[in-house]
Amino acid sequence: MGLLISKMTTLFREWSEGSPSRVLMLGLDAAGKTTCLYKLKLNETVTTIPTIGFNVETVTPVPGLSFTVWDVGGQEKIRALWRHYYYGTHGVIFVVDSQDRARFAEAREELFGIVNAQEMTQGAPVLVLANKQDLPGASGVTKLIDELHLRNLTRNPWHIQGACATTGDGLYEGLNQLAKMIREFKKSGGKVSQ
Ligand SMILES: Nc1nc2c(ncn2[C@@H]2O[C@H](COP(=O)(O)OP(=O)(O)OP(=O)(O)O)[C@@H](O)[C@H]2O)c(=O)[nH]1
Ligand SMILES: [Mg+2]
Repeated sequence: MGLLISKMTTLFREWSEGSPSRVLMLGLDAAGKTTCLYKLKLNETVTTIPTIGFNVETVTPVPGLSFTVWDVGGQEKIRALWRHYYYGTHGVIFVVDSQDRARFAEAREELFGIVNAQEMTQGAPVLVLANKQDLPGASGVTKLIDELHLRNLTRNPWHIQGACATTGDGLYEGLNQLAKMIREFKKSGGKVSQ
């Protein structure tokens, strides 16, 4: 018991250190980004409309751990603006509609475009949220690792998490993994793009 409390105190202290991490949430239109953001922020399933521009919220998934999450609209015309949000990014959440097989290739191209962009922090950790796992025929994480060519993401630490933004399943687990990767990234001297 004493050991557990001491471990949790250490974890809490590590997470509390420093300012909030800037996390950019991207993905194709209708992947579920805004639904994720407000589930995390308000624990409510909000009715969304396609995002024109961005939403930004500070979320605190566990006490002491704080992320400023930028949720940028994913419609094709808006994607040209994504790069303006890349500077200062500590981590990326890339949301995928796991049922939308027809657009896996498009999602993959966008993901690699983000991590390889000149304006993006080199080696920034990436959390792929395999969203909409509740829908029939949704691809699981193993399939998505293949479809999105995640093993080719060699310069960035990455993690893929199955999720359902409408119920919140998987969101906290995913964010915890992202928090761990960002902590490691910062510890190992990773510098964000300015
Ligand atoms: N069944 C199901 N539907 C979801 C899930 N997540 C989001 N949706 C629905 O998917 C639709 C699009 O969700 P949004 O959160 O608006 O998607 P977005 O990625 O923000 O889209 P843009 O703002 O256009 O980039 C909405 O009707 C959501 O209710 C999920 O996990 N399961
Ligand atoms: Mg949106």
